[in-house]
Amino acid sequence: MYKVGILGATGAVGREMMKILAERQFPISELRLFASSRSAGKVVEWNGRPVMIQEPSEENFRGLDIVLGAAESDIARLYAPEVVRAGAVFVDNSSAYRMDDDVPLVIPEVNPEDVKLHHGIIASANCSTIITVTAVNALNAISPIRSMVASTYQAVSGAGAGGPVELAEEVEALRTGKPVQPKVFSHQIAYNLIPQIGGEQYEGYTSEEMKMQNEGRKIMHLPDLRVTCTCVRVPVVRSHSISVTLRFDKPVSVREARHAIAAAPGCRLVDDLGNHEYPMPLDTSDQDLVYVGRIRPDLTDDNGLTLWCCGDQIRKGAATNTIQVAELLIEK
Ligand code: 2RA
Repeated sequence: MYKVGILGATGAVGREMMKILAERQFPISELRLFASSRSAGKVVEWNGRPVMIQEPSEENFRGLDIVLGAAESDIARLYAPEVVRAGAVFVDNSSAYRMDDDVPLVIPEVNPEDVKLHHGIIASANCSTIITVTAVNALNAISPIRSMVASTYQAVSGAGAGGPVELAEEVEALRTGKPVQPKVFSHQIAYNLIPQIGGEQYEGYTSEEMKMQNEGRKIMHLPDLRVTCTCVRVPVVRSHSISVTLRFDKPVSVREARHAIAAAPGCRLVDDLGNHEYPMPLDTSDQDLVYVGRIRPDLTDDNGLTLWCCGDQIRKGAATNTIQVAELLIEK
């Protein structure tokens, strides 16, 4: 049995982690929840037991085996050294350490062995990257992927618990003729699309868009992979969707790709256009599989394939993936 902490326990991902730890029967002898001073002292129920929220500190981390990071990257950076000094392994969902050379970046279905390379910190990847790479890695095994063009359709809950509240309030304001006042997003999201997630990072690409290339390269061990990505916030409550066009070293047929996806861990093939069956965010929410469909030839390149995938970004794209990494850690 293990002593486990959650840093950022009161946020959307932290709350989901509590639920998934219980659901997966993670072998826990003690759960400690850490959040800011605003929440410290409050008692929440976990698995039928009361757990008091504490402020994070090296002293409060002492005795834990694993701390799951569900906080933003500035908080992760602040407390990771204390977690490690206290003797626990920090399995972090934030972007703080993902690209550090001595920190493995892991999707358990893709690069489980990398967990062994850790020095106290293991990172879980970005939500859209996890969903996309879980889907395309199976095809990379048929023929190495050279490049990828991706467009994401990211749900409002990816921006935290305030995202769905803002969408609902805007829909209500518009219905009743009241003014819309965006706070979480930079523009009205109701009945709109916002083609910016993150700040500008490189040549007009946002930080969220560059994660797809940089994290994808590290996880799939494809250092020369080239990715062009456009990330778009859409008025969907939960589950991110991604349109992907892949170019391989050699041609991969639709039939081969369908077989590979159907057999791939963490994926479900949902691909029957004639019967209107394809992945949709309403169907992928509150579960852990990445649904993949619309697999078809890329009409611009003989070595290309196009597909569509959806997954629950709070579960597989964040909380579940982080907990799966912790499970690997105790297994290995
Ligand atoms: C989102 N949380 O905004 C993600 C960003 N990685 O959807």
